[in-house]
Amino acid sequence: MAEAFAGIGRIAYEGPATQNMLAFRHYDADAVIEGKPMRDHFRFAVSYWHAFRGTGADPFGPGTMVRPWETGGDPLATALRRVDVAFEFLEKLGCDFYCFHDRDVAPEGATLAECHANLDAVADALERAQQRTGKKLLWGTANLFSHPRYVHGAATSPNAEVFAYAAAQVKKALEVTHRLGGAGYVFWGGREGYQCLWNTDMKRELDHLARFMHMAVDHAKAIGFTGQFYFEPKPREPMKHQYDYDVATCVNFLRTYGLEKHVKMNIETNHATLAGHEMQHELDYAGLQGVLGSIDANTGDTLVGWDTDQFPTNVYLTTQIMWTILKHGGLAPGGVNFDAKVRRESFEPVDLFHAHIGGMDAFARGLKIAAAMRADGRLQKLVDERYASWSGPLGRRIEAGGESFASLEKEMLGKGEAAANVSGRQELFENLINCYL
Ligand code: XUL
Ligand code: CO
Repeated sequence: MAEAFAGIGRIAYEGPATQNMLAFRHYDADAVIEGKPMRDHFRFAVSYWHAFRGTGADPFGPGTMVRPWETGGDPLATALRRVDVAFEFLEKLGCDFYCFHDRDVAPEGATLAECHANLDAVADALERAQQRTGKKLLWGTANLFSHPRYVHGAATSPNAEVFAYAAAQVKKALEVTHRLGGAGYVFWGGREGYQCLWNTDMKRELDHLARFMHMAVDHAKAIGFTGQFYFEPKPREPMKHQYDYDVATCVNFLRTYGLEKHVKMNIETNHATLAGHEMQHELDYAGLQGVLGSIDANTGDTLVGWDTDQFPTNVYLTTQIMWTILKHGGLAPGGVNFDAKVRRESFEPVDLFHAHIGGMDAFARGLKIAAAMRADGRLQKLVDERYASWSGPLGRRIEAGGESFASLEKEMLGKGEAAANVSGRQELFENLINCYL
C-alpha cells in the first residue's frame, strides 16, 4: 500500500530552538529523567478510536476529516487497510503504544459469531504489524455503548440477554487483548448509569456491574491474562449519572464488591473536570488509595461544559499531572493514552501529527519541570514545615494511636489554648511553581 502520510518522515527530537513544527522540542524518548528514559515514564499511546475512526461529525453536521485511505467498500477490507495506516502513524510519530475498543479495529457483524470472526481477522493483522514494528498494545476494551442493543446500558441493562451479549463481547475482547500482549484492559461505563431514577433499580444495576467485572476477572485468570484491569471514572455523558462517577466513587464500588485487588483507575483529565475536580486531585486521591493505574490524556475547554477531548497543551496542567505521578511512583504498567481528537476544523492528516506532537511535548515539559521541582526540594520542604507539629511529641502520639479524646482534653486543659497558627502561604507556593516554568 502507498504511504498514507506521504511526505512526513520520522518525527525527531530537535530541541526547543527548532523552527520545524513537525519535530519534538521536549520529548526526547531516550533522555533519562530520575533514572528512567522519558519513553518509560510516559508509555505514550495513540487512541485508535479518535485517531483512526474519528470523522469530525458533531450534532450539527457530518464528518469533515480528509482520510484518503477510507475509500469505503467492504468494511473488513477497509479495517485491514487501516491497520497499516495506524502502524505507519505510530512508527513515524515514534509512539510506542496504542489502545483500542473492539469495534474501532473491526466492523460489527450481523451476528455475534460474525463480530468475533471480524475481530479475529483484524487481530491477525494487528499481531503481524506489532511484530513488524515493535509497537505494543497498552490496553484493549470493548465498545458496550454504540450499538442500539446497549440503549439501556450493557452490564446494567434491565434486559438480561443484553448483559449476556455484553459478557460474550468482553470475553472476546479480553482474549484478543491477551493474544496481542496487551498490558491492560479498561472498563469505561459507557451507558452504565441512568437518565431517570424513577425507572431505575440502582441497587440491582450496581450489583450486576460488579458481577460482570468479577466474571471478567475470572475469565482473565482462566486464560492466563495477567494485564492490569482499569476502571475509568466519568460523572456524566452519555448518562445523566454514570456509576463510575469519580475516583472516590469507583474506589468505594470496588471495595464494596471485593474487586479492589484486581482493578485500578484509568483517569481522564476531561472526566475529572466534568466531576468538578482537578486532574491533580483525582490522581492524588487514586495514588493515596493505591489505585493509580493509567491516564487518558486530554483536556476540556473552560467555556464548554462537555467532554471535548482536546489535546493537552497546557504546561501548567501537565506539570501538575507529572508531579503527582512521580510522587506516587509512576504509571507502569499503565501509560499516557491520548484520548483526544483533532478539532472538526483540523481535518487534514498532518493535523494528527501536530496534535500528538504537541501533547507529547507538553507532557515532556511537565515531566522536566516536575523533576526539577523534586530535585530542588523547596516545595516539599515547605509542605513538610507546614505539618511540622505532627513530627513533634504530641503529633507523633496521635498518629500512632496513643491518644484519646480524654487524654487530649487533659493536654489542652493544661495548655488553655492551641499553639498559634502559621500562614498557609498559598501565594508563595503558587509563585514558587512559576519559578520552574
Ligand atoms: C469516553 C472515554 C472512552 C474510554 C474508553 O468518554 O473516555 O473512550 O476511554 O472506552
Ligand atoms: Co477515556
